[in-house]
Amino acid sequence: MNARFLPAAPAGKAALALAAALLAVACLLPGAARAQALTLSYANFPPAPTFPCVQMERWAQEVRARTQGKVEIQTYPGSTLLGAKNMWSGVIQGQADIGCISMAYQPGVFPMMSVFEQPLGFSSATAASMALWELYAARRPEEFARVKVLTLFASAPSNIMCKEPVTSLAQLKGMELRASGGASLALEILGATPVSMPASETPEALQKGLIKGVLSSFDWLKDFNFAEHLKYQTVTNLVVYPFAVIMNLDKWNALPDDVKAVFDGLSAEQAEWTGRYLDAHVRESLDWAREKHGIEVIELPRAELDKAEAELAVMIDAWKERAEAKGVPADAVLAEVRALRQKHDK
Ligand code: DTR
Repeated sequence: MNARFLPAAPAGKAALALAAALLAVACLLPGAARAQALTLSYANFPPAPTFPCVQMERWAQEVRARTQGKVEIQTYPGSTLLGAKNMWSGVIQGQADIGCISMAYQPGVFPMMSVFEQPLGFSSATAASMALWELYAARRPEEFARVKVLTLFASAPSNIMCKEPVTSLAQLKGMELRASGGASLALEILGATPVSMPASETPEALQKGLIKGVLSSFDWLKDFNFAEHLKYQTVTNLVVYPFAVIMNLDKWNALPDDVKAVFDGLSAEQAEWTGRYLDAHVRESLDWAREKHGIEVIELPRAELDKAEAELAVMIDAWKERAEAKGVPADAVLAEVRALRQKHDK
């Protein structure tokens, strides 16, 4: 062995031991922290920039902050864990701990809360979201008994975004437009040909020419870049779409009480936050679409809007019948939702 290295050997050993010790500490510490943090998966179906995913990230961040890092939320936007149609069953079965569902995509499953898919005249996502949460909190309907409901929110009112200008109801006749749930029914009553599919499948349907346009809120102009192809926006302010954020019941039951309290404390606040975010984002999307793509916004004459409202009234009667058949006190629920709308829809 080269004598020059002899004195260095003990120091080298010590350095090596120190490095090993440091590495062990470095590996152990995050490991220990990770072992303590409870990680929950949260699945969502539409792409990350859309409002259901924006609210998901906000909720995850609030949970991290309010539990001081005790709970970590792993988010899966864009159907990477569960898609629109298997979200409900997937969360019940535990494929994801938490999931975001659009109630309109599961017809018949929510006899009471589908009242929010009816044409009740909500003019903002904020009012509809707050009313949705308050109705749920007051009635705790049986239809959600298999999950824990973490929050609820609604889309903004729906409008027609189309390749062609729609300036009268008569023009809707036979026009293929994408919608879902109550919104599809509304289109059918107004004479259009609804093509039902989840939001996440719509860009492809449009690309393939299966539809001429969509009935949804104006956030789609920017978030799906529909303003590029759908230049004509007809303001109809039709139905909103109700959403629910649900949690697997076993996972919920296993949570420590302080974490449960954080989740419960966020429910109403998150509903309102999401509504406010979306209402602002709809305005921003419209401005962006006007500037960037020169879209045209068409206002229907008052007489046309009144005619649509009168025709759509049958939806409410049909909902009442379906709800009552499932044991829902439909008249009382409707009266409550209308009172909540008046309270919030200023
Ligand atoms: N139009 C409804 C609800 C909705 C509004 N914006 C988004 C964005 C992403 C998913 C759904 C929605 C719908 O088509 O489901």
